[in-house]
Amino acid sequence: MELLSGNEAIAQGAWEAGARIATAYPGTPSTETMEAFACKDGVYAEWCVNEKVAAEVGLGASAAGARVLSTMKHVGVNVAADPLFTAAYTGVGGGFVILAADDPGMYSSQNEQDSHWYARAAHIPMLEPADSAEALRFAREAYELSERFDVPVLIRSTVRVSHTKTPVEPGERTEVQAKPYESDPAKWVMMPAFAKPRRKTQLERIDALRSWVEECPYNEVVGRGDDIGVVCAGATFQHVAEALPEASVFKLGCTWPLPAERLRAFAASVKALYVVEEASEYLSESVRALGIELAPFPGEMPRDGELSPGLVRAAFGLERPAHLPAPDNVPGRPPALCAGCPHRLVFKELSRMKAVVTGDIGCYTLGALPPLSAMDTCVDMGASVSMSHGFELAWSNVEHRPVVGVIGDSTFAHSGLSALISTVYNKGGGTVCVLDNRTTAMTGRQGNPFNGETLQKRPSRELDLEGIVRAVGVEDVRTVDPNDALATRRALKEAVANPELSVLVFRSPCVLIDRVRKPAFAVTDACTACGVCSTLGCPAIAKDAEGHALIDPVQCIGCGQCAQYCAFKAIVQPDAPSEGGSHG
Ligand SMILES: Cc1ncc(C[n+]2csc(CCOP(=O)(O)OP(=O)(O)O)c2C)c(N)n1
Repeated sequence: MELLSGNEAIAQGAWEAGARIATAYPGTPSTETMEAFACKDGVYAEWCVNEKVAAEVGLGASAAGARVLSTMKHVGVNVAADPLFTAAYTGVGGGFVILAADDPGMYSSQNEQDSHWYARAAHIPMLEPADSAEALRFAREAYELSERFDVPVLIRSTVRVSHTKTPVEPGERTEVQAKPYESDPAKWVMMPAFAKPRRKTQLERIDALRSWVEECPYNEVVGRGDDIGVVCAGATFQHVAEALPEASVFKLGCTWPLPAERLRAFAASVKALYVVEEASEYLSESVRALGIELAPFPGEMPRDGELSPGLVRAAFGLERPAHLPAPDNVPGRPPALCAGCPHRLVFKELSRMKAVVTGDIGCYTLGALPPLSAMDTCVDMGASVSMSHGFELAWSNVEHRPVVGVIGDSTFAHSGLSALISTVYNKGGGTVCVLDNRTTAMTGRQGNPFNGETLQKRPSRELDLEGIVRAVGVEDVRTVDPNDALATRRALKEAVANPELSVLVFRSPCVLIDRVRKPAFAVTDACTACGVCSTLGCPAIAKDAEGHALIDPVQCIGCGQCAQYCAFKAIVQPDAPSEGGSHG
């Protein structure tokens, strides 16, 4: 028996099933699945530049006969949706399992969309574990399902299942022979002449899956009386089991297709039927569409955010378990760029120049928060580059503030590059800043093409970012050290003055890569309490009761960014000559 997170258990299940190839683009809460799989014996795993590529590499390996795992977060499924919908026509060669990890409550995401809808829209069966033991079992058995019905299989988890460690019984790996490959254009070449018959194959498969799901061993009824019946799946099953120990529960392990007959029978066996779910009304709408009536909740069921046993109890009009009240003197801790983060001064300077900043997704999105407050938009990966072009188009005939797109290196590889090519093609202007911190920091420092570090540490090459940008036709390309305030200010000023498209590559490694610390800075009596250093939003800088700056020597890593903004030279390193006593 071992304690594994849902993510680790999925990796284990796929490995036990003989999966040999795995592809992914990182994204919370899915990331650790691929990291766990990559460490196992006899497997090949890679980070791809984005989820569409990951799904396509996976489909290729499946077509060639291997069992394959691809993983992504829920918004990654949007990016992969194009190949997925058609993979549901082609079917598979070797079993192909795709993890879609959802984030109800948006702990680390830009939306809380529900991946169930993809399973239903693309007609791809979806399995939904409620704990790590099920995650392992479902992942292991999903390969047989995939090969039996000739279809990719989605596994949906949510952050609670992905990240909670629960007991599992790991097993042995079954070595599976790759399926022999034979050219079969009618199955794999989805031009209309071949896709039309495959659509019919898909419809037959949907009917077959609907019959299978009535017997599916992953759906179970936990009967506890006939007053209240609850239909639920995944993590919400755990909340329901804890909140409503008297209720009968229909626990769905397969959430597409749904077992219509079994659900009807369950509904008939209870006096009042409810559906408890997070993120959307997929299950309740689907159950109602079967002609099953649902009872209204006596209390209020939240329509957004993650559920908990307490929220489920409240929805059923039951008392919630008492919580210890939080003391009211706990200071707020808004997320902030790390002390020494190389992204900080770029946002400080963008805020000084009052630029309109189209942002993107990564650690640098924190540049939107006070005190930097230097981001106007952030929608999806890559959108900084395309949205800045949109702003420039709309304002082409009016005086306007400088428009600057800001994007990280991993995000640039994911989808920023194609947006840049489109801007160049359409003769767009504006400035794009690529914040190259040599890693995919936001999701835990994964490798990407611009730092050349592969998932399994194989020899690779580090792509030349500036060379690529020049090659697609941008002439004004500069490399800047973002820890140098003056160089950053000057480069931004010159770039926005250029009516042509310019790209600034701000290159300095994330401080968490090597964790190099220099002696901490300290504040001397020369501090006038002007407050400028605190506008950098560095978590190592605080203020005393009179407003003088204080530097926390534990958090300060000695980057010296703040000292460059102190007009009074009151921020010094202890061994440098100081002008007076210290404020701390
Ligand atoms: C479509 C999609 N896939 C994955 C993610 C998860 N994610 C958010 S930001 C990010 C990459 C951040 O890396 P980078 O652009 O290099 O910026 P950094 O965090 O290093 O500053 C990832 C993978 C996402 N939000 N959307």
